[in-house]
Amino acid sequence: MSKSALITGLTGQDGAYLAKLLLDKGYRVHGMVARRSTDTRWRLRELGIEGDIVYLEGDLADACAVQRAVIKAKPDEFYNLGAQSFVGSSWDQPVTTAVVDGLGVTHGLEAIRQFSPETRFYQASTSEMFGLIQAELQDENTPFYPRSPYGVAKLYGHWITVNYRESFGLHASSGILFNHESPLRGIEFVTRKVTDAAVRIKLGKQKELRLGNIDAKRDWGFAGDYVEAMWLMLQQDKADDYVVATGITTTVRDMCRIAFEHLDLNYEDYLVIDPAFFRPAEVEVLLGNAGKAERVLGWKPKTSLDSLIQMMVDADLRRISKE
Ligand code: NAP
Ligand code: G4F
Repeated sequence: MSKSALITGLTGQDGAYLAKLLLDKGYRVHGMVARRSTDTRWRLRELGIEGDIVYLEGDLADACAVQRAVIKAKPDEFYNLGAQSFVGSSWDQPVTTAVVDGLGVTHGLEAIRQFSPETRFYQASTSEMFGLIQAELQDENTPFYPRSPYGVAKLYGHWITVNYRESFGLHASSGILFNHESPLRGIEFVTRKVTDAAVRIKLGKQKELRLGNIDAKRDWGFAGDYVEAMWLMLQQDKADDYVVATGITTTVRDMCRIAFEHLDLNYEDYLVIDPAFFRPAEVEVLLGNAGKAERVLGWKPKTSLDSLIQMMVDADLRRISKE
């Protein structure tokens, strides 16, 4: 019998890559999808898997819907990727962020505890929890200091996952993933905003790129590599928490340079610093140590920032040329 997986956040960047990975491994993939007035399946279409998923309607804020999804999917593995994931929006929607990114995790864990205690659970934790960093290189033992309502909500989600593992013996793991990007990244995140803008400028469709804090540094990897780490965590005998990162940090400024140089452009000719994109509190620098993931899971990142940005620029060039 093939294994069954349930993914929340199926229609997001990671959900789409993870669904493809699991389908390729022969899983039956169920996706819990919240009702939206517009089409949200473009990523699944880009990966050619839209027709291969069992869709279950449900919002993470609705405990009953999450329970129903667990009862219907009877999953061997439950990947909780659904979230209000944009840090910038979390100051404008702090309560929604708390309910979905925080309480939503409890809804998933409770559904498993009550109806399917053998199901293995993955929680999408984040390097945003390190926030105002307490160590130059962050690993599983670094104290957290979140800097946004998003980071605070995710920290609750992280600890409730640890707590259900320790309280009820659930196989519940938490992946503390550093920033990961791809051609399927949402346009509001800075890498994709930059690759999209660079291409539009190259094609004469846009004149400038407006950004906020370009001195911020991030440890950027490729989402396709990172979903493999999620799967590996749930294949271990023992549930645990893992940092997933590249161990290299780069400024937003340098990432812009790389993107524009791929199109033979100089970013400085087009960049406008716009205070509207500065955040009320910033995470200035993130740099992860994924040594434990390498030792225990045998996981290592495969994609450099340069090839990641090249991949994103190429994809945007293909898309925007067709518009
Ligand atoms: P994303 O592209 O923004 O996808 C988020 C997904 O969550 C979408 O499918 C979205 O559905 C769904 N969602 C939003 N609100 C929901 C709700 N109330 N109920 C059910 N589903 C809801 O995010 P991502 O980059 O794939 O990230 C996946 C997860 O990893 C998130 O939890 C994120 O916080 C976490 N994370 C991401 C990174 C990163 O760098 N990408 C790093 C660390 C952790 P719609 O399509 O309908 O909006
Ligand atoms: O691309 P960003 O919006 O990602 P951020 O805030 O690091 O969050 C992402 O990674 C987290 C993992 O650490 C995830 F948990 C989270 O869900 C999300 O996927 O911003 C990156 C940096 C920030 O310092 C931001 O201030 O870029 C800076 N930035 C400068 N100008 C900008 C802009 N960010 C955006 N989105 N837009 C700008 O114009």
